[in-house]
Amino acid sequence: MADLQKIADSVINGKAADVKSLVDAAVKEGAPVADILNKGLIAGMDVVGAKFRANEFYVPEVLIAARAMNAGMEILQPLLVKSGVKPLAKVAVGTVKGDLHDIGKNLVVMMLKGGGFEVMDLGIDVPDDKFVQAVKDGAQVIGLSALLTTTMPGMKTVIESLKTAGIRNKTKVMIGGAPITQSYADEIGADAYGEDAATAVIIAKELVGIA
Ligand code: B1M
Repeated sequence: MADLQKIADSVINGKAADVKSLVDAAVKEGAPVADILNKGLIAGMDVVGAKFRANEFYVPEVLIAARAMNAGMEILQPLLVKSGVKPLAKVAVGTVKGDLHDIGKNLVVMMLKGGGFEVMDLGIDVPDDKFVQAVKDGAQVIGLSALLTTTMPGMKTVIESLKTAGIRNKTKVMIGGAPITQSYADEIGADAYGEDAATAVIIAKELVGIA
């Protein structure tokens, strides 16, 4: 049976090669992909976050752990994407201007792809005009991620830029990230708040009228 705790421990210890081989082995043993993700990779990163807050881990350890998590995510991504069905809709996702956190955003991208969406990953530190362009390119949903209280106001400016470009009504705006709440979404006029990557998929479906 796959040892998901070992995967979590390897993320915590920043052992990218171990994460890769353990995730690979777990997949081959037939462990559910959602379990490998939630009970292995995400569980490990939760501990890293707690240690960072407690000043037991510093930025370098966190970066190394993030790289280890990404090594596992690379294996899981195609499995989540493999649904093979026609995309439900086009979604563009990015971390807002000034914000370099991408682990949560990458999870959202992975889960949306796994949920059958065509996803444009705009990356990190995304300027407003890139989101505007994505809507012009057909994105029916824009997903904004922010992890810092200092960058979350950038979500409001994206919405304002869409209004200025006259295309606010052409897309739905979903926001998420650790400091984000439903009341913040209401305050800035976003269409929805996604608490986690799995919820983001359900909400994106609702936003495009599929659910
Ligand atoms: Co940063 N960091 N960090 N960091 N970092 C936090 C966010 C922090 C809470 C840590 C702390 O102090 N306790 C704190 C923010 C404080 C605040 O603003 N309130 C913080 C800080 C201060 C900073 C720096 C300023 C540190 C410094 O330099 N002094 C700096 C800022 C850099 C910048 O962005 N300009 C910084 C840097 C970094 C690293 C580069 C070292 C690294 C990022 C590596 C990377 O992403 N490639 C890093 C990390 C890893 C963290 C923590 C430890 C973990 C974040 C993470 O990846 N979590 C974090 C502490 C924590 O959160 N516990 C912290 C796992 C991830 C799966 O969760 O991203 O929340 P999350 O995503 C969730 C949900 O939020 C949701 O789905 C995901 C789960 O399914 N979600 C969405 C996310 N986006 C969504 C979008 C949606 C829907 C759902 O719809 C579109």
